[in-house]
Amino acid sequence: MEIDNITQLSISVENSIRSVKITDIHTHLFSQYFGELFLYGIDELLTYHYLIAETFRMSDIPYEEFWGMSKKQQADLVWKTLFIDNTPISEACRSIITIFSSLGLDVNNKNLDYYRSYFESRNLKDYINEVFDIVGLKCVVMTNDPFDSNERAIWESGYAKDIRFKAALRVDVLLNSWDTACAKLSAWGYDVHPDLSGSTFNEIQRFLIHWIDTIEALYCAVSLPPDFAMGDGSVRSKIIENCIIPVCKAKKLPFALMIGVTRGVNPQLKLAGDSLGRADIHAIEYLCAKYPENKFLITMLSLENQHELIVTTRKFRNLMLFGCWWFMNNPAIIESLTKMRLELLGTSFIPQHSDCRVFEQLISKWTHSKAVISKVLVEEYSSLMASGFTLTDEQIARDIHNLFGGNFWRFVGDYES
Ligand code: RAT
Ligand code: ZN
Repeated sequence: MEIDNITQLSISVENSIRSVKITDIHTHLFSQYFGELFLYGIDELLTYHYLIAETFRMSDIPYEEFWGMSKKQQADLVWKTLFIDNTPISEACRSIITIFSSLGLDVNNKNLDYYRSYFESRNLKDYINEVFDIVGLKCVVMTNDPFDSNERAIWESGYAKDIRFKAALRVDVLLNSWDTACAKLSAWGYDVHPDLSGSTFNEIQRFLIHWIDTIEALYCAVSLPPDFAMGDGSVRSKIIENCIIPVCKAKKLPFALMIGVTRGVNPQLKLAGDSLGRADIHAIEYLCAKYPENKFLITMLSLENQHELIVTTRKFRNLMLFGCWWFMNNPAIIESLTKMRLELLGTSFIPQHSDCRVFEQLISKWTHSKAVISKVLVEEYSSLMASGFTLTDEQIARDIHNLFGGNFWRFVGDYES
């Protein structure tokens, strides 16, 4: 139906965003069949590393004392520090309130046991279905690391598939800690050598193919530091060019590069201690130009990289920009990035992924992102309408379908979805 005015436009965009089935292309979630790796409930939510970092800023607790506490005690401290003694105004705090509100809980109850008993009372299967419905999720992509012994054990025995949880092969250990990877590969029977000699590249390829097939990976992925470079003679760049690139090409899988993380700037914070830095975009130009038959998914962590990344994306059809990653995932930044991306790329990108680690974060991360993306789309469409262009509900639904999943599935080569 044709849209006549701004009110109709807002309704049309909101309706499409409400009904679109989302593919969440990067998360750290696991299905319930992964047992303890499936994280959910209030204590997991409150001990999310984003909230732990904020708690240390507002509490004097010594690091060792915090890490010596049980998860429940840590959650109590986070709750008291961030939600009682202070106002939960940060994005990570507000997310908790959004989750309570979406699940129909009283957001003003200060007693943590009230929330605990709610989560404990839920039947897991029904609960998972309900959260998928609230968010409008088709599926999520996990982060699957064969070097992680807990996860590996599940894939090797007792894996049961939930088709809503797709796999992605994470290769950080291989590319960022070659000594560790080499020792493990060797122990698993691969003929690899620390200096990359002999059959090392072939054996790494064999390892990659084995795991891509085992987990049915949709793509391979790595997170990289700000000084990531190609053609610099590093072990990492050699493994990328001699192993990852040929395997991804043969298996027709994209390689996802997540660039800009500086791990452990404050090791006392453990998982919460990672930071970021500006990276060099030339490594991406190099890969896209040299390997036109390979596909690359890309996201970057530093605000300073965002504009040049959009421009680089314009230059290469084998490059797909995705998400507002980690420190970019807050409304002010999502708004400006989405606007800039729409203006430079049209709808040919993937505006968001959630990066959830705890199941219910799907609710808050997607609720917040949808609200911002919806606002930006209305602004951009209304500029088009102001020039006399006629828009229809169908066009808007098509665009939103592409942004929230269609572009990803087309890029990975699955036209059916
Ligand atoms: O977002 C996060 O939770 C980070 O700790 C990282 O896991 C990051 O998203 C990554 O995938 O490396
Ligand atoms: Zn992540």
